[in-house]
Amino acid sequence: MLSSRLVLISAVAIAILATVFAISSSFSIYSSNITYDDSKKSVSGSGNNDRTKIATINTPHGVYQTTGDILDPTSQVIDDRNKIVIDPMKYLRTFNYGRVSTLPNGTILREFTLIASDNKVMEISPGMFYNVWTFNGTVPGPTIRATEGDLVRINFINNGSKPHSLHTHGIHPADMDGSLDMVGPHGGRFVYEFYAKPFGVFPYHCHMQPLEEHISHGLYGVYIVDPKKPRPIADEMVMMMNGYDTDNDKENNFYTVNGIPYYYMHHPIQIQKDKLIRVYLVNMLEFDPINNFHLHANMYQLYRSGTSLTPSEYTDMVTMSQGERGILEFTYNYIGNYMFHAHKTEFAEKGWMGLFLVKGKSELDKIFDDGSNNNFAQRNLVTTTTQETLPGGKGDSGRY
Ligand SMILES: [Cu+2]
Repeated sequence: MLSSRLVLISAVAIAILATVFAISSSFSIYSSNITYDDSKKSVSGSGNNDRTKIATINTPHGVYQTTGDILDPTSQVIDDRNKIVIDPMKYLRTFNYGRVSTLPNGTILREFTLIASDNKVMEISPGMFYNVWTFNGTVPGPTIRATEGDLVRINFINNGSKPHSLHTHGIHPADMDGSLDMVGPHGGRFVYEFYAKPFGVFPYHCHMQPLEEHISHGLYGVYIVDPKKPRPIADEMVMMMNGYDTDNDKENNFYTVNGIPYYYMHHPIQIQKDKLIRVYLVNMLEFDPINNFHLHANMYQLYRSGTSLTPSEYTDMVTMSQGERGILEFTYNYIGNYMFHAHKTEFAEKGWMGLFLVKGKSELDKIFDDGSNNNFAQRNLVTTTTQETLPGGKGDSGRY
């Protein structure tokens, strides 16, 4: 056990060193343009007094900032969470069911608000700040969820400086497709309305031109449609595969699942031995033609696009192009740490790597009882009740 941990720690250390080397190598191209400002402590937060130097890097493609050090973003004080692109642990098991009402004909109406923004510089990897374009302030945007046959109404507000739109995959009329009609900047609004069909897992994203710019900066999220007869009870989670091109050369410098490179290596996802795990997996990676998901020491049932209740494959490896997605179901029968990562090793070593920490039920109950990990409790809450967790159109400060 000790030796396997040492191997694991060594692998993480090597990967981090490789990333630091890659970053420092890319800096050297523009090294004559790097300036340091000791006065900008507030950028990295008062809770981290050792992060005193902010490097401002002028590239031919724009300006970005980095402290150059390696810290865990979630170690920052709460006020600074608005500087971090997402809290991956919170995103993992958060499903937004909208404001729910019943129409006179008995149809369930679910109303959501999505607010686009394109002017934020946020921390996308420890010490790396980047101009993210966001839905409701995060990359990825919030996961929205409905049941087949519900009427979905999305109040879309564009608070950005460029035209944006909301294109949701699924079946709907042409004028609800969000691909040809832009929503104007600085407060433009549009209400997208369609019936949730078919059941499955889908991406939503901005569809304005140039598309690769709007997507690579972060304007996407996950949309889940449950079948009318629900899938079996499981510990459910959502995983969005993405990347960041921080030096604007149309190649990604960082790869992630759920927004922050290596996050789940430092914060393993705790799951219960013998419990069914269900992952809603979506690939929105720009620039690279493929991405994939490999699970260690186990196999999963793969439901491609989530549009069938019969699995399409039993495997430990799925490859997806941009926009592809699926549902993965598996159970771990042995406790311990298990990796999951892109089997494109370049992506894995630039951040797309994580761990499941499998524990016995009694051990997990103990953890949850003392409040130190409420992930299961949170998940049960949002899946058994309908909640409004998106902001009601008052600016984009309401994350999730
Ligand atoms: Cu856009």
